[in-house]
Amino acid sequence: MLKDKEKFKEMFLDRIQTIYGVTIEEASVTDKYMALSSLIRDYIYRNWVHTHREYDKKAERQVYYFSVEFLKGKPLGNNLLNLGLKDVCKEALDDLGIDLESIENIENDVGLGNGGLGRLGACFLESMASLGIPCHGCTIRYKYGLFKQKIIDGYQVEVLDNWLRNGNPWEVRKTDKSVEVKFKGKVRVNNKNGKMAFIHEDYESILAVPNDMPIIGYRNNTVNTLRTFSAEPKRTELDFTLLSREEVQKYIEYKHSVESISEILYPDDHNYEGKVLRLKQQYFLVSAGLQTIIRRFKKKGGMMKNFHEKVAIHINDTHPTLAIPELMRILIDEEDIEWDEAWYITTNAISYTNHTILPEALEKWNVDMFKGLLPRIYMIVHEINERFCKELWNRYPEDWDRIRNMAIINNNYINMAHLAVVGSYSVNGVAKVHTDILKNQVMKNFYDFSPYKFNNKTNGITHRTWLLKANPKLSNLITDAIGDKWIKEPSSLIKLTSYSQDSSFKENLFKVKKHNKQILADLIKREYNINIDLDSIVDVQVKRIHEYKRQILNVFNILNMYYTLKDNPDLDIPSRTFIFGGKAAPGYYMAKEIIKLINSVSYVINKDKIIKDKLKVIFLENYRVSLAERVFPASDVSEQISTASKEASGTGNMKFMINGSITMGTLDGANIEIRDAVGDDNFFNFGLTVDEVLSYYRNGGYNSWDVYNSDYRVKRILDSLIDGTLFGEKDKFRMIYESLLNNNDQYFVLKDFDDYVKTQVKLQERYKNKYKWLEMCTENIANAGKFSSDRTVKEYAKHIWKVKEVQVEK
Ligand code: NTF
Repeated sequence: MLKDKEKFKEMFLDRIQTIYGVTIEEASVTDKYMALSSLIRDYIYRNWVHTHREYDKKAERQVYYFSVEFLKGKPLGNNLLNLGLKDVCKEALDDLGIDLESIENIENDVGLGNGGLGRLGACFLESMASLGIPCHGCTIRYKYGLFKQKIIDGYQVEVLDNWLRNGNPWEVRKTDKSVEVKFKGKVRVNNKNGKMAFIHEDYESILAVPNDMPIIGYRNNTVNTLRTFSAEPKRTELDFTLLSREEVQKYIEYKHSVESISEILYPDDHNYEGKVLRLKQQYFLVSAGLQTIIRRFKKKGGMMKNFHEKVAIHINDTHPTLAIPELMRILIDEEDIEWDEAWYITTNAISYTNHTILPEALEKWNVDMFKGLLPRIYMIVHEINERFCKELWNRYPEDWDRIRNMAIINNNYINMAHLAVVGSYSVNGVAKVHTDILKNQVMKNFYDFSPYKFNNKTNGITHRTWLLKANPKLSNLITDAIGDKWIKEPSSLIKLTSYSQDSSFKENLFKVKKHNKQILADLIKREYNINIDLDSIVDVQVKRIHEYKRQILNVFNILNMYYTLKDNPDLDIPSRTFIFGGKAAPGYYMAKEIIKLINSVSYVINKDKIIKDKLKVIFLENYRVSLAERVFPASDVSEQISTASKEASGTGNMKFMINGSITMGTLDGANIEIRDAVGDDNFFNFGLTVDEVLSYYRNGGYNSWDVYNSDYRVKRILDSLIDGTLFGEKDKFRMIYESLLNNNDQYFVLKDFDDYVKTQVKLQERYKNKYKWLEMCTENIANAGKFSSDRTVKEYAKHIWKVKEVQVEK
């Protein structure tokens, strides 16, 4: 019904009046947003229920994708687009004098994630719904998502992200499907007819309440589900008059401690309480998720011995690894299945993706803390470890070093990556080079022990969000040229290759880019009062702030350009706009210093008249999905400059590429595959390779003072961090200075500086040739199809999960 404009108007007006009790004139933008979103939600309800019925009927196996993060962004626009309602909705609202964009703007980002890992989860969900892959996302319904970033005096300040402030019109609360999750207490071992039984007693009980959000496929009647759990006290309605003061006090403390579990994404874990809370969250998610899966499985007549044949549990990084011992617990303690069979079921149900090799991100839990919080789960992990070590001993007799190195429990810590590898049937990395590093370095012993488990699945992004939605003008241009098949089959973007020599296509591409730059420039003018030259090269680095991602290297090139221009203001170079965006982890001081550095450089350069506006530097506050959708379409250059070996894949690189930006990148993560796809001529590559970096690490690094002493540009830049000449204060960025010189430049910033600068100069020269540049843009778009998450999830479905697509008929 909503496909008809008049009907749309009628139903929208009706909803405003009946649900919100106001007339259209009185309704606030929030009322309109709530009315519109709930209207759409109800509209898809039938398909939602229908999809699940079809899956139960037709799907041989279904996937449950567990992730502590899903970074969805704003649902309304995506949902309208995928339903094919965007135009009718816009026209209907126009008739009523309402601007759809203003409604979309007031929607809060669903920011239940940090960065790449969480956004990958969101892209996967969209692709799976659009392909009809029977998949259910599982996560925590954090009351507060990732913090909002404010920049005050150049520094990051964190503000709570109260995304549920106005309620969430997309979710449906399923109180009747709540399950109980148990913490602490003790385990009594009973001997029941010669068989051991484990009874968990005196535990703290918590209710996990599911809330379901629809994940709508692109015009295919499919609606998958993202299930989020909130932690709530088991007894909510107490008659306080019947309780003593102590009992009331105790209840309040209990309620608070329960609710804290789903309060905030990544609580600060610099102290003991924070660590316990994170571990609680992880167990809460997997226990709640598995219990609801198993309950439904059994309700549909499933037998637990066949569980793994029907259900694929995927763990996104190690955070949900406790799914392994939790599934074992349910099978053994509740389903009365013997260890060996339970282990067989578990290790054939669970698969794991590794997303990082950074040692600080590899999770380890202190045994005593773990035991106290999860006594029964600890027993199971201990047993898994014992059995695994025995197996190792049989295979590598007396090789103590190897066994210690591979053990799940070692030195009073539980190594979650080891548990994840041992307890799953598939382990994948997220780009070719990353998987190779896992196999040959970080997890070499595991690869030698069980090579069949390891495989690569190069990441992808959903081109429907990042191109069709974010860049409508470019999408139209593409569709005019090659038809709209690319929306469902992104590999057909390759047809654009034949347009790389077509001057009218390229002229139009130029206009589209300029239009998108204008939109971003307006935003920057509004928010920061900075004017941007639309003819300048818009060069962007947006991602989490981290030393390995090397925002510092980018800043050093900018400072070098600045000094060069100051010495010679008439230098004939295209003007450049450098844009940064990204959040620093609240406890990561160095990252926060980097933000301050960028803002300080921005302050100095933007006001310097001598360089004649040839350079502008902007730090975008509070980088998030909805802002990213403005940034990628407007950019010319994509900065992907991590220290080779450190960035597992990267996915921003793919979002730039599909929007026709050219990568300035190291040969790291998926950059390597991007370069292979577009060819060396359409990619600016510089810097040390993975092998070179690893070889330096093996030999104790390099001497960064040598670069300082031999390259006057490096010396000048580094000195300016501490001598007061540029920032008016001595020792202002001493921390950065020290890390690069006295801490031996762990990330090879100075080592790669010269090559980076040279490659930037090359890029500038290339930009002067407009048609050559546009040819490069076209080649990048044409070859971006293989980086669609449609391709990625198809590979997971076929090779890891063994699930088939299900077409949901109307
Ligand atoms: C990130 N890992 C990696 O750092 C990125 O290179 C990669 O693109 C994304 O995962 C998605 O695979 C993480 O966020 C984490 F948590 F593993 F550190």
